Order: sequence, then structure tokens, then C-alpha cells
Amino acid sequence: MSSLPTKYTVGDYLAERLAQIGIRHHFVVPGDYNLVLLDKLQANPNLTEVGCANELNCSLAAEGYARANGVSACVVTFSVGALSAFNGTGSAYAENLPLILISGSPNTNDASQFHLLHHTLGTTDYSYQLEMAKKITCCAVAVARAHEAPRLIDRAIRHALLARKPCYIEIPTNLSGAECVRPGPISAVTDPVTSDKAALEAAANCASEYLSGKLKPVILVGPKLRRAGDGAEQALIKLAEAMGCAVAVQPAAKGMFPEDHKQFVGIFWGTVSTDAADSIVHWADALLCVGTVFTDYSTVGWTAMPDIPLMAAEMDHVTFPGAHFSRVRLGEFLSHLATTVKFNNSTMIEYNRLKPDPVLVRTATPSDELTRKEISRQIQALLDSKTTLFVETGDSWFNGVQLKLPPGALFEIEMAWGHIGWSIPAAFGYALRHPDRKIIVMVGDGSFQVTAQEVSQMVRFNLPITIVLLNNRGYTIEVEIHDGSYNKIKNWNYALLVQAFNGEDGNAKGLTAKTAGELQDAIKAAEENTKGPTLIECSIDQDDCSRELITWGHFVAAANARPPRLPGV
Ligand code: TPU
Ligand code: MG
Repeated sequence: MSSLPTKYTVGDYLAERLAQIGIRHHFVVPGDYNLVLLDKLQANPNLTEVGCANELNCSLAAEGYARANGVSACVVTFSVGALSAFNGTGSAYAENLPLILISGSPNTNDASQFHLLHHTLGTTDYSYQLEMAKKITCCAVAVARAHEAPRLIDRAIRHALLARKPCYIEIPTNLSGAECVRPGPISAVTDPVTSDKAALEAAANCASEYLSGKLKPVILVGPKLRRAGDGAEQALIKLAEAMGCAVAVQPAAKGMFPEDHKQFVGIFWGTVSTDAADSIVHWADALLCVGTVFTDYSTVGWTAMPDIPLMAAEMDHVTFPGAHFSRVRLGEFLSHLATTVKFNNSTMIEYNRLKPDPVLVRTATPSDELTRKEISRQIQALLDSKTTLFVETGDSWFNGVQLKLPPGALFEIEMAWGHIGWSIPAAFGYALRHPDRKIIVMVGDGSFQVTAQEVSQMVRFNLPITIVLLNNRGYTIEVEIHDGSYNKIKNWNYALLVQAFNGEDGNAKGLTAKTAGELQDAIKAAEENTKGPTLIECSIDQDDCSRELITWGHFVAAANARPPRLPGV
């Protein structure tokens, strides 16, 4: 590695650590407080700098990259950059992704000289950014002396990797180039914590007790299964097969248990579940929750919260009614359980009785006006083993969750944070790490307007992402929760906008579809465009939304409107 520095600086140290933990692309927006740091990161031969249009998009691109790569880095300038990047960092926290947020900061001499500085609140206390970062990361550090950098950088990264949460590293502008020691062995940062043997054993015994005497066990899979890593997804398949029971999946975990597996019984999402997943979950007398997240959204306004005592296997602990076991790693626990459980397929037998017959999907004729159903039908036909489908907040959630994933197809959703506009930068970040996958984004017009600029990075990097934009002229998901004039938005010429991002050398295509035949042609053109993104604007009627959205919106609105509870009542 002759190109690595012989004398290390704080910036070199950080660069080497990022490369050592498997980061190949770091997402940046420059500003005078981080320019020297950017030079140092650029100088590392294993890192590729990826510029973004703004810091919100930069943080969301890093969020998407972390989904593909397991960890990511976002580098911004002080306050004006970092406060925008806090949003994607919040997403990474809620979605359990280790995103390393790195911010440049003022020269170390300024605080003691009581200087007023640009990009600050206009006071002489610059500690506010670190204090804010502490609330939205698992570990926030500010380097104040170059010799402290190795310890602080290693600590922040290790915490993020272990907790699967973002961390924050602040580096003053005059320290990025300051000398520090070279990095020690990376295993000190990356080595996993394994389960406590006694706790693992005790948790497995407790699981046998929990299941004994139960006749109708069901496994419910949540989004933390994939985040846990450690082979947890494979271990779950083994456990499910050893038990023989029904396996339902939460919407944010779609694709984390293969949809073509004979024990997959659908997406459990209360009254808007697919197949008969809700019936079988409600029929169960034992529910093994694996990495589940119960929120107002995933429980349809608290109407679908399971009401039997649960076993909850989390990323690093397991709980039962009346028992808790810390330091039990999910993958190890599931693997252990697979060797001790008894086979009981009663819920599969019942499920096969309850399962609805396949619905006949009507294919539109080419001249038919485009509908939501026809869009879904055509997207379904596009999915293959190489597809990763991104679904954005809005009716795209419901349309996407209804689709059947063929083996190998992956699904990405940001249901916990729910930031409209997430899918465009996130799909961009993800695509850089997985250029071999066929990436399709389902996004609404309102969401697209939030982060549209990041399509220009897809153009810059020649990424053939297909964006299916559902133009229903407004914020339909909000209409179904609570309507008002604020849910109307200005219509754009989306196809033309995307072509504007081409400048003099881009390969983006912008297409419009108002009929079934036009959509078919546009999809064909998208498949032929291998050198850049293709956006297909699908115009549909304002009221053409899914049954599931209307039902879900009704219950979420009811949960939002609960009157304040008075003390003692
Ligand atoms: O399909 P559709 O019309 O529901 O989707 P579209 O057009 O993307 O509209 C989404 C509307 C929406 C809003 C305004 N969904 N959630 N919100 C609230 C919201 C506001 N700001 C951010 C950053 N995220 C949000 N989820
Ligand atoms: Mg819309």
C-alpha cells in the first residue's frame, strides 16, 4: 500500500478507518470548515468521493448506501450543512443503520478568543451542534486536540457498528491536517460482541417453556432482522423450517423472509395485511416476534397490536412475559433455537384453509386510461431476482407492499422515519454500492418534489435507475388522513425536468404515460436506457388510490385525534 501516507494526519486516520470498515464511497457537500478534511479523504485510494446537491440529500444518500453496504459516511460543513444532514441521520437512527456523520467545525482558537463566526448562531458558544448530535446518534464526539482523534474516532465508529445506529464525529478545520498516530489493528473497532453463553442458554430454555403447551405458534418478522446482520436472516429460515409454522412479515421487513417460501403467509399490517396474514396472526396462541417494530403506522393506528403475550427477539436481547436476557445476539439465538424447537405446523394447516384464492388481474388494453392497478400490474411484471424496489411514503407504500417479490428481489422502505423524498437520494446511494442491481423507485409527485435534484447525481454517475412517478396531483396519503387545501401542490412537467438535469452530457430520459400502452412503451424505453436514469410520469386520477391507503388513513387519523388523557382518568 505505497500510496498510503507515511506520516498520518487526523484526516488520513479517519480516511483509513472508513476504508477499513468497508466504505468505498463517502457522500459530501464541501464548505470551508471541511475542505482540508475532504482533501485527506480524497487522497485515500480506497475511497471515492461522491458530491451531493445539498446536505439533506447527502445524508439520505448515505442512509441508502448504508442499506446496501452495512455502513456509510456523510461529510458536511458546520451548522448550515450539519443541521440539514441531521434529518438523514435521524432516519438512520430510526431505521437502525450505522451512518457516520462527519462535520467540519471552527478553528480551535476561535472559542477562547470569543470570535463571532460565519455558519454559527452568532454567539461564541459553538458546542450546540455536538449537543444536538448527541440526541440523534449513539455516540457523538468532537475532536479538540489531534492526539485525541484516534481514540474518539475509533470509539464513535465502534459504537455505531455495534448498535447499528448513526454516530457523529466533529473535526475542527485546523485539525484535519494536524499530525496524529497511524491506526492500530482494525479488529479493535470491528470485532463483534458475541452472546453471553449463559444468557443465550437461558433464553433458549425460556423459549422452550414459552412454547410448551402452545398449539398455534406463528413467527412475525420485523425490519431489525436484516439490520442485525450476523447471518440472522439465514438463521430465521432454518428456525422457521424446524418449526414448520406460519411466518408473517411486517411491511418494513418485506423481503426479509422469502416470499416464495411455502411458509410465507403474507405481510401482517392489521386490516391492510396481504393474503390472510392478519387472520393467522390473530389466530395464534404464541407469537415469536423477531426484530419487530410496532409503531402507530405498522399497527394501523394501534388497531393491530398483538394482544397475546409475546416472545421478542431483538438485535442484542430477548424478552418473554416475565423474563429478559441481555447480550444475546439475534443470529446466534435463532440458530440455537432452531436446534431445540419442536415441529408444529398447525398454523400452516389453518392458513392453507384461510388463504384467499388468487385474484384475477385484469390486463388493460393499450388505449385504456392509466390506472393505479394497471401501473402495479406492469411493475409486477418487471420484478426479477436482480431487482431492488424502493417504495416512498405515500400510496407507493401500499402499492409496493402488495407486489409479490420473486426470489432474490429486495425491497427498501423507510417506514419508521417516513421522510417524503427519501427514495430518490437513498436509491442513488444504494445504486453506487450495487450497480449490478435493477433499481426501481415507486414515488409520488409530492415526495419527488422534495429531493428531485438528486436525480442529477444519477445522471452524473450514469446509473440506470427507473423512477415510476405516480402523479395523482397532490399529497393523497395526507388527504386520506386529514384533508385540506394544503394537500394540493403545484404540478410540474416532471419528464422535462429530468431531461434538464442532463446538461450537455447526460443520458436521463423523461417520459410520460397517460394510457396503459404508453406505460408499456415507457418501461421498454427505460429498460433500453442503460446509461442513465429514466423517469416515467404516470398520470392518474386524483382519487385513484388503494383501498389499503383509505383504510389505514382512517385508523391513523383516529389515533392522531385521541383527546388528551386527564391524570387519573
Ligand atoms: O401517493 P401520494 O400522493 O400519497 O404521495 P405524494 O404525492 O408523494 O405525497 C406525500 C404526502 C405526504 C406528506 C406531505 N406524506 N407525508 N407527508 C408529511 C411529511 C412532510 N414532510 C416530510 C419531510 N415528510 C413527511 N412525511
Ligand atoms: Mg401524490
